[in-house]
Amino acid sequence: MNVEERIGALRRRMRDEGVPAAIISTVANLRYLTAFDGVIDEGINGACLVTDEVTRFYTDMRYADAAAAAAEGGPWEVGVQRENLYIEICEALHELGIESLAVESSVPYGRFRFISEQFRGAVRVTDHLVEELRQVKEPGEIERIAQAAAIADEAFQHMLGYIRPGITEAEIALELEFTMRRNGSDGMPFDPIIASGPNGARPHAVPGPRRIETGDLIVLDFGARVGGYCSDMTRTICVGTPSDEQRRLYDAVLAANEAGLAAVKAGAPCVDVDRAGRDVLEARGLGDVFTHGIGHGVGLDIHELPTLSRTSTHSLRNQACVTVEPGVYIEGFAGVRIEDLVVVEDGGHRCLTNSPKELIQI
Ligand SMILES: [Mn+2]
Repeated sequence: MNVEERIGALRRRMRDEGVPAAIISTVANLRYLTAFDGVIDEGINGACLVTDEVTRFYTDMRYADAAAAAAEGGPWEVGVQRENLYIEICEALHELGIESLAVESSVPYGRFRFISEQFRGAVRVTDHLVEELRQVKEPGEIERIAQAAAIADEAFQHMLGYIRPGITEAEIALELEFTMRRNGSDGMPFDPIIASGPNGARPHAVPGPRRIETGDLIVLDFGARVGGYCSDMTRTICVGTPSDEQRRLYDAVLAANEAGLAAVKAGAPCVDVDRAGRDVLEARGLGDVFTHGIGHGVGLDIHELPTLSRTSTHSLRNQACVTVEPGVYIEGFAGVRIEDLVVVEDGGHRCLTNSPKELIQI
């Protein structure tokens, strides 16, 4: 991890966009820029000030030592927050004679207004100043994402021996989470989705008391986290022998997943990946029940740039980590989703998710 290079890249972007000073407070961006991985209340007791000359990490006394250690030998100076972070940052900017300031578009409106009141100059919002940089992963970042993906693959294998008729979705979710954490996951990047039978028709179903029945399709969407980096995968399995309709849906989604993956290469517009998968489903009369984009970037956040959808304006960069996850959702019947996490490289991609993709019957 080269914090100095990341800050250099951020400064180049700031110059390109005419931003003389920026406050970065989103937790993942803060972590990316400083390597500090302590617990911070987002935007309340941790924020970075970056100008052409200043790289200052403001935090309160509780974190000051850890922040200084994380920044050791690096470009950051630690500014100890006395009262209000933003009053102190604005005072520093006034001393520097800086008259224009950018804050991230994700800051709450109340904070934006407060900063605007404190700062004697123009305050504007910027979109994705750091997120754009985070798309291209360093080898060490890819390694952590791959480790997280391997923990999820291993847990999936374990779950195949655990899931049986009569247990609930909530029990499956608990076992899955327990397995991943026991195998080295730092925590859950998101609550696992276990959606059985008709619950599968809701893409983000919450695991509940429904008991698994013979004949169910079960959608399992989950990930692990290693060193701050997430993984994300989905498999759909069948309890017993699939019906012709279940088989038809599964085969269509698998073909869409493979078509999407085949379109993943550096330089490809993200809309093309979505289109490749969507074409397959549309040709089988399932275009209307594929109700979301085909994928997203994964890194320090579970959902980050680039977005892979019909309206995406991004292109795939080499060393980006993205998911390909077509799905179909049939109200009152079932859902099928198959999601792989891949890294864009060598004119194509490498799968970090390595669980089997044929329809598994348990
Ligand atoms: Mn996903």
